[in-house]
Amino acid sequence: MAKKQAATIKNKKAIDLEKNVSDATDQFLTTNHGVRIQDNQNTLKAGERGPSLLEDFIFREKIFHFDHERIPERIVHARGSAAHGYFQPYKSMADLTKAGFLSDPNRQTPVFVRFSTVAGSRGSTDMARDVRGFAVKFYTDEGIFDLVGNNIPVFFIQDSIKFPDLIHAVKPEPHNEIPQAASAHDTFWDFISLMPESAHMIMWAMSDRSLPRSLRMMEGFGIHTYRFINAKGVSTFIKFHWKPKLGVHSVAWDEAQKISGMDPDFHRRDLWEAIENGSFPEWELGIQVIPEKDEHKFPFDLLDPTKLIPEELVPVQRIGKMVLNRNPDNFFAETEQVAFHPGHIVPGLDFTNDPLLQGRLFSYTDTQLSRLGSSNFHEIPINRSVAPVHNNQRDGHMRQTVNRGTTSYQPNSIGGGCPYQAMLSEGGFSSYPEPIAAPKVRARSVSFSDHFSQATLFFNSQSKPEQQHIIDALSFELGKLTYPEIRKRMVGILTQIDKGLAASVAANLGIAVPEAPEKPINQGMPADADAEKYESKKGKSVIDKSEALSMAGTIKDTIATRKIAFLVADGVQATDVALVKTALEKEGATVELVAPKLGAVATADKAAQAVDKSFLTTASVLYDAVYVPAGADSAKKLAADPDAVHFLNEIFRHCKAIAFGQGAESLASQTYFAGKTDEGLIQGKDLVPRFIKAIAGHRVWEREASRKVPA
Ligand code: HDE
Repeated sequence: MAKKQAATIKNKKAIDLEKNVSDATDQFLTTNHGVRIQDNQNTLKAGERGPSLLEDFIFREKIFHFDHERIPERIVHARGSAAHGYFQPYKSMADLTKAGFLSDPNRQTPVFVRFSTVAGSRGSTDMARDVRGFAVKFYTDEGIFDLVGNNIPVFFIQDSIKFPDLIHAVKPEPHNEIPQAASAHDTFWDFISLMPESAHMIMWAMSDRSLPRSLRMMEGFGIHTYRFINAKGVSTFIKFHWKPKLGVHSVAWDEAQKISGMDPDFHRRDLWEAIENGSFPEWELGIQVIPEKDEHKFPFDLLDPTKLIPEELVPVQRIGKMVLNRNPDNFFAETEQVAFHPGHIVPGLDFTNDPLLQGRLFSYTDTQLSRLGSSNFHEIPINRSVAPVHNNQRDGHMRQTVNRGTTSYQPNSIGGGCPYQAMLSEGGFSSYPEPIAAPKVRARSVSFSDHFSQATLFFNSQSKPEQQHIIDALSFELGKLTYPEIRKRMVGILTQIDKGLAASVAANLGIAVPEAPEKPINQGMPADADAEKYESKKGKSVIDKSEALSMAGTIKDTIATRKIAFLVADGVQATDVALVKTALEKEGATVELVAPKLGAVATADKAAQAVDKSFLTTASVLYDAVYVPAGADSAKKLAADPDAVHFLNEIFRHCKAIAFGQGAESLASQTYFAGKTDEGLIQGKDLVPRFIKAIAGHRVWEREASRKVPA
């Protein structure tokens, strides 16, 4: 069924892209101007050993093109991976929005989704501690809609004028361009420690949310409050959510750092392989709906992007699903050249006055011009609308469209008045007529000044292991600083979030908890401002805890797409390998046999069992769980192999499931977890179902509290 849908979508979007596709199969090599090339090995020279000649147009064209192969990488979100798919609503949302792509449960709208990290360069590791971009391009029948969100529901700053400051602070420091793809450095925390409005976002960024196990296991959020507009012109406030079908899961920090070395393309490869294997990633689109009359009902401002609406106050309604079912054909043409813009919306949607969103609406067109180099970036195949495009915009660098006719202005009579404006009933876009009567000021509303209550709500909503991870992350990041005063100032901010959190971090940093945060706490205020008005306040959260903010209660009933290592050596029991492998694969997991060396191992009954990886070419951090199949001889050989023992210790340290087949238990005695028990350590009766349950449970995080082992 899924495969069939993939074919449908491919056809739909392919109609538009086909004329740009180049396939060299059975074709001659030519210049860009179609001349067949007879020698692509030698430049034209005056004699075999002589100087090259200027007239060599074949060489000149080839090198010219090569010299200009790179375009500027994105200033933020440079590192990304993307896929094609479709979106389909569950039912018509016509009571809330007139958007066509949300009105018909039988309509599939093609999408292109790009996931990204924010801080690192294009070649940086996937596994940096960072926010992930989650940008979705909907090719709707009424034009392009881009939902350009992140995997965290709030942001660092409240006003877009602070964005360059934030990004300058987090990027590698300007004097030595260090560190790459990391926030653990002086300039970032200097800025953050002076910007209490970042407190809530910092809690998320220091949580495991910034270390996703897979791009397929992340939530997505539109962050800003948007508007739905229905056919009657009624506006409703909306928050967008993406909920992954596989649950929300993360890796451990020690693991993340090791993955960065073992496989910096970890997320990119994982997404690519899942789609190639037909395990199509899926998300449900969720919305929180707030009637206009409730705009001021909450103790925070709906326009403030550092706040979320707890799901307990406004539940998330799931209104459709998105399936990613096709990898791009060409990374540059699609993933690199795709141009998102929060200002790409369609009738039925509109903006609010969130000051961060307002700034973004200006920024993204600008960025496309400097990155893609032309105001015609919308003509690049991946950016093209499937809805017809007709207007009087003309010419410019690399214009593709050949406009017919003599008129490129309006009104005109020569061209019959075409293209003509669409009335509302014909799908014309009109902005929501929000009444505004206000003085022109540079100021922020006092309704934005509670910077801490939701940071506290987030911390209080975490499980014990999640809280510990936040403490560890803050201790790591602040521990990397060279300015002690920034550490102190930052701990002062933490006291406003949670005293215990501040005390634990201070203890790890070897400093005292400051008696009070530095005053004036907010340096981010205008000159001549009334300091009181700008002081950060801690308001009261309506609820003390929100389950949806923790990953502890996420979906844990599937092992689909999980990667399991089987450690094998000579003497392994082939029947047990086959039995457990088949059982895991039946549940959608993938299994790789890892052995001391590549090739094959000899099984107990003297057959050859091919292996997939050796300890040299893989590592425990690239797997979700490990099984040591039955076979006393195999286990004995592995017990004598330090790489095998390290593999097991490390996978234990990262709290993953470990199972031993009959006769292989003896291997555990060589490890640091010898004699220990927990629900992730499995042997004996009902091994397979217990192992499956433990893998689906993702991690036994509680293990860390008492049993960290050297690895
Ligand atoms: Fe972006 N952001 N951003 N951003 N953003 C860009 O646009 C910007 C913000 C987000 O996969 C840039 O095409 C400003 C919030 C994603 O191609 C640039 C402000 C959120 C992506 C830009 C923000 C985002 C970008 C760089 C503050 C979450 C990657 C390249 C007002 C809701 C899209 C580009 C992709 C990319 C500007 C804040 C998400 C420079 C000025 C908040 C997912 O235009």
